[in-house]
Amino acid sequence: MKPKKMFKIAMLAFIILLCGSINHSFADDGYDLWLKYNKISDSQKLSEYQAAISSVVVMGDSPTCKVIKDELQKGLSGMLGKDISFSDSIEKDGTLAIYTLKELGDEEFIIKNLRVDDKDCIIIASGKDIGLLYGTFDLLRMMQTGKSLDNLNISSKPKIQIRVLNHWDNRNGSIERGYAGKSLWKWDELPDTVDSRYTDYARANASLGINGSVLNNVNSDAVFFTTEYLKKIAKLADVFRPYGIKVYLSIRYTLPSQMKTENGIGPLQTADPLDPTVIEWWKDKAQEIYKYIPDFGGFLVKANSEGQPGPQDYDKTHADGANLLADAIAPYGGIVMYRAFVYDPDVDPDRAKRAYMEFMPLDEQFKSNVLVQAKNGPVDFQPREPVQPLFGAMVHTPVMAELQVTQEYLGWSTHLVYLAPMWKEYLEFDTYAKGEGSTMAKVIDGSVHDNKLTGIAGVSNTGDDRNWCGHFFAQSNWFAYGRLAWDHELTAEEIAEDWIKMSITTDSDAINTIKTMMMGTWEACINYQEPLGLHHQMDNSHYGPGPQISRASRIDWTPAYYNKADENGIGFDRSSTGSDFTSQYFSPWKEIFDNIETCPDKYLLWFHHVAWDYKMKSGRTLWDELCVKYYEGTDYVEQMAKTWESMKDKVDPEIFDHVTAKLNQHVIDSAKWRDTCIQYFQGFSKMPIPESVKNN
Ligand code: GCW
Repeated sequence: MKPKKMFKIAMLAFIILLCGSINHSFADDGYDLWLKYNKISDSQKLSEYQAAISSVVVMGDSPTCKVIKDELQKGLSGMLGKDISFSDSIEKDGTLAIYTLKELGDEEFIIKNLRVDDKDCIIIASGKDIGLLYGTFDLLRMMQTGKSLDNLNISSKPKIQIRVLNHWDNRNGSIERGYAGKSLWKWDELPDTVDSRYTDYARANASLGINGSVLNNVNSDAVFFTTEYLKKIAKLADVFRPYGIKVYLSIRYTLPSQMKTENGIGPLQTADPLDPTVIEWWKDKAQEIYKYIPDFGGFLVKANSEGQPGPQDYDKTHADGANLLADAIAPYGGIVMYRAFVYDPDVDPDRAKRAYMEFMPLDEQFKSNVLVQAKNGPVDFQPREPVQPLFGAMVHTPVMAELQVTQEYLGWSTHLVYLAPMWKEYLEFDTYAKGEGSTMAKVIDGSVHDNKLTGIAGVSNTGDDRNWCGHFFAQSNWFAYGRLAWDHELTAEEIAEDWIKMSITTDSDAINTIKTMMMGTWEACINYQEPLGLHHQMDNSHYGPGPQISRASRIDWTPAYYNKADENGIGFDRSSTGSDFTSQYFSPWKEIFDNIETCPDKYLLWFHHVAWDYKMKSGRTLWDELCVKYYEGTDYVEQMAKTWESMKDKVDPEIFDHVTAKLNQHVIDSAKWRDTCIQYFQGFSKMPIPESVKNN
């Protein structure tokens, strides 16, 4: 071949290579979550930040300090576009100095501008290294979101102590209610092979302040308690430790009757919590667990719920059940999170009432290292429910909130639903437990009843999909859960804004457009699925509509049980003339919910059976209002798809295409929800769909 031709071919190959690499580096597959650390595009900001931080001093050499250095290396060099020098002492202006200060709490941190040794510095200080890591992530986030680094005077500490993710992950890698691939935990590879993704998982959580992971499904498998698995779990704990994340396990109540401890106790004839051999078994198992995982967090318990075994199988109470476990791990500082998700039909015909009725009488009986973990609503993570009345009512026992980050009932990882507005509605609900201002948030953070132990859990939406959460926007829910767990006073708007800036764009018009779009998604989902207080109207998959379903192995698993639609009207009468669930609330809610005239529209069909022609506050009949709501929901989704289309040039092309495809399906699904439900209920109301909504 002639040299000239060879040169041409080589050039062509080079150009193709270059294009390939440009394309590749531009496309965002979502793996980096909100920790992308793209170079600051605003040149003024960039030089401001470059002047503020040109050198870093991290005082300490613990594994957590090493993580801090790595994160700063990544974050600062990425955002500032230049290498950062690390040194041992403060030598010049523009030093970021990070050190422990014993006056501060373990997780608490401060960030300030300070002159140290005659040099202009930014300092991050905390009582412990983990607080330094939290402070580091806070500073990096400020830069990612374009905040000023002048006059810094930040002081932050978590309002809630235990901030965990609950993974409903099974031994075989499947995830109950998981919509983002298989489990992150590769049990067959552990302990020998340690996937680097475990570190990225820990980093992401630490960046939000999440400090615990319950690794396995609450519908638990005994295998996790074998010595073989404890060694695997210990490896995960080793990876998570520098990031401040403790591991926890969901127990199965019958473990003592299923297996031997390392010292050869068991399997026993019983798992009765008051039986001395059972007590011995748990003590021995606890000792074994802590031998492998010295900072093991504790147990999560689903007992006597949905077929899981529990203390009631031995005629013992949930308090007996919890205290057995609490005693076994108390010497090591472990805690028990005992779920109130129980709904035994023998307790009451109304499922919503059952948890309260079972747990309230036990309030004074739990050991001090037990928390009762209750879902936000009394039924089950529906798009909207009123608050579970146990919050505020239990005084002596700390009640921790279980929120669902994975969208079991909110369109899986196909529908775009930003959940922070929902969580804020719950957190801000005033229980009136101790008069005005006793919000659910303040119950959880211990300030209403002065509880010493406090916690919050989020049922995780992570899996091994490349982008972690299935839907790119579902990352915002993981993000929002962590941020609210740290500080429940943050608003849903500011969390959305941070997430967009860190994950999508710093273009201010695009930020506003996307934020506004996200903020309305939850209400839209309620509207096209279950407006005006309807709940549990989904089919058996929990994805599509199923209002007509009236048969199942349990009546309280059927939509018909909840909608009670008939010729007279629709809705579940839980007022004092119905199931009297309303009486579980404190005044004034008890009275407000009880009266059809004062009950807020958003809960109307939750608390009342309402006539089709009932005159709503809007002046419309209930039937018309219901139709209006369904159409409002679907209109929103259609509009959202258009809004997203207008973002085409503002967002990464891979993310754009991915979200567009999801939205196309979202539009189809929401219309199906609307049409199925309206058509089914129309069979009872016998009223026409108002022309005004159809023609809109
Ligand atoms: O809502 C139900 C879910 C189950 C889940 C259960 C629970 C883990 O459909 O999949 O089981 O709640 O929270 O225990």
